[in-house]
Amino acid sequence: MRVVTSGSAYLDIDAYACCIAYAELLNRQGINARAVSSAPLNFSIPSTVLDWPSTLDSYLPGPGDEFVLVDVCDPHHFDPLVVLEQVVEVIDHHPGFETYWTQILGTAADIRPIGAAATLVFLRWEAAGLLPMISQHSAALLATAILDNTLYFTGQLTTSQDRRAYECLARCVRLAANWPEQYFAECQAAIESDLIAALAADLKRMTVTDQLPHLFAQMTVWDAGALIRRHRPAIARWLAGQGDDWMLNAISIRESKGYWLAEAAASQQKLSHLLSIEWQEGIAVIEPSLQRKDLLKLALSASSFQ
Ligand SMILES: [Mn+2]
Repeated sequence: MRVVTSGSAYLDIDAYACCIAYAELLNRQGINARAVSSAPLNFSIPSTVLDWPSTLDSYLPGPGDEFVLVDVCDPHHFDPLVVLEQVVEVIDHHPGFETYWTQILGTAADIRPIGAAATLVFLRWEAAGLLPMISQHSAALLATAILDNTLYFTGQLTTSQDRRAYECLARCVRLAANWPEQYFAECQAAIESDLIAALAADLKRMTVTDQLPHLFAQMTVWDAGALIRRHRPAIARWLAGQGDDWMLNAISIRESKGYWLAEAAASQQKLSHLLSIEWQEGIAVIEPSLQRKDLLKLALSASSFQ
């Protein structure tokens, strides 16, 4: 049995889509495979997507099982069901462990800087010549994962391959022209209806650098300006309860902007040190938006120059 799985903390739409669509491809190629995860799903998988006729598979461990990791490659963050010595393939777009995996797996380690791991799975279907056979739900999942992980093609890692994969998949599954808006608006509605859980689910403690606020919350929504206007007091109250040095990065797809919310002067100064930005009553507007990993890269290079 080939077990296609991902990270331990939570499953986002990219990991979820990759597990399901890659297990489907392996089965089409005559390899017995299952899409398996023991992690909770996060707010990037709204109910419309959950209602599509595709699910993760049940799994009972067997002695000869082999593992395929998708959208994750850090050995500290695998799903706990993974047996490290029995990993046979890695498909991912997170940097840091390329050499490690190439030494173990050779060409079976496919780790590349690209907007979405879903694009890499699309390329596998294409290379196998099986794209005409992909199920409607796998095509829709991969397309939606690409939208999400590339921030609707505004993210810094977005490549022409991500765009081509989306266009091809959206055509094959006849996604509505306004699907991007529908998708991000539905994620936003889910976040707003359970705001504290959403903040907690995507809050990271930035321990590797002191150039960023220690507590870094992030959310990707359709209209972050509106969300902040409606919920700022509750957001600030909850984050301040977690620590003094915090920020929220609210990525606004509709506006192609990011909103940074930080109320402590020290937190604002750390961010002003990385980018020339203007704070107005605790809010800085960033155009185009940046993801946490982009800011981390900035912060790490800033500290290496000190
Ligand atoms: Mn991803």
